[in-house]
Amino acid sequence: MAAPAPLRSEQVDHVLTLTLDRPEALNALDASLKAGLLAALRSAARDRSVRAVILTGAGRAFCAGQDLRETGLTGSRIGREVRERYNPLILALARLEKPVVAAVNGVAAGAGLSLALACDIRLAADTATFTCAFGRVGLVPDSGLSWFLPRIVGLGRALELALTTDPVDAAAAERMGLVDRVVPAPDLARQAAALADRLAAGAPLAMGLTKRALLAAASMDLETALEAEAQLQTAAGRSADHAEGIAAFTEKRPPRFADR
Ligand code: T3D
Repeated sequence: MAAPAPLRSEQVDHVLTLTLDRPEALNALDASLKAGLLAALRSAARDRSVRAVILTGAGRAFCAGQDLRETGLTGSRIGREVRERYNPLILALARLEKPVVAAVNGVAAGAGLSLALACDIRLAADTATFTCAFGRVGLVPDSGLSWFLPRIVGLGRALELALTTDPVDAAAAERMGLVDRVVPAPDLARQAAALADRLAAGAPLAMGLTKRALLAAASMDLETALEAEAQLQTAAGRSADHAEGIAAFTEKRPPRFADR
């Protein structure tokens, strides 16, 4: 009998939900799950019917990071794994020009935390916990954690989290801005879906360019960022969705964005 697929993919209207589905291993990332997630993100990028994505985990965990039972990932193989499997995943999330909501339903550890950080908005169950587990197994933060974490919580907090590897509960994560909102665990899926529905109703081109602008500006000087904004605004200003937004405002009705 074939092994069950480690990634579940379900689309309702314009929202695609990707569920890491290896609950027996706390959704740890093995080769098959990494490949499945990358393929699903690349397919979402091409599919115009997808306007928002939710990333979540099955069972009691969001994701426990690299599958530590996968053998052979030592020495130079680890560097290759990071370059060839993890980095493309993080770039696929960050470059996906559609909003991605992480619905963090339980523990997010190591590269599992990195995945959550590379999403655009993080909702967490009140039972979720977060840990930069890398140091516990003698490794350093990877999969974008060293880039995203200081930008999200500040350098001081990032250093504390990465060096101590202490777990942070959902309430503390919300206080430090590591997650945007904490909700009761039974409400997480519904609230993530409601948020994603709202994002999916936005103007797709403007959503994508907004994400591109903010991520790119994180490593630009002011003058470069201002010019980048002007270029992106030129593209957005030419779109049919912009014309629709203006028409809807003038006619005092909700806009109907049609993608482009
Ligand atoms: O390629 C490379 O190697 C480089 C990339 C590295 C990126 C990384 O992500 S490095 C960091 C890897 N992750 C970790 O170090 C986290 C390991 N897990 C834990 O520390 C704990 O499991 C948790 C804090 C996440 C949760 O603790 P707890 O007490 O709630 O659960 P548990 O009992 O430890 O785990 C439950 C099961 O899940 C258990 O299996 P069993 O004994 O019931 O059959 C456990 O072995 C399994 N599990 C948890 N994490 C992983 C895992 N199996 C494989 N890989 C895991 N990462």
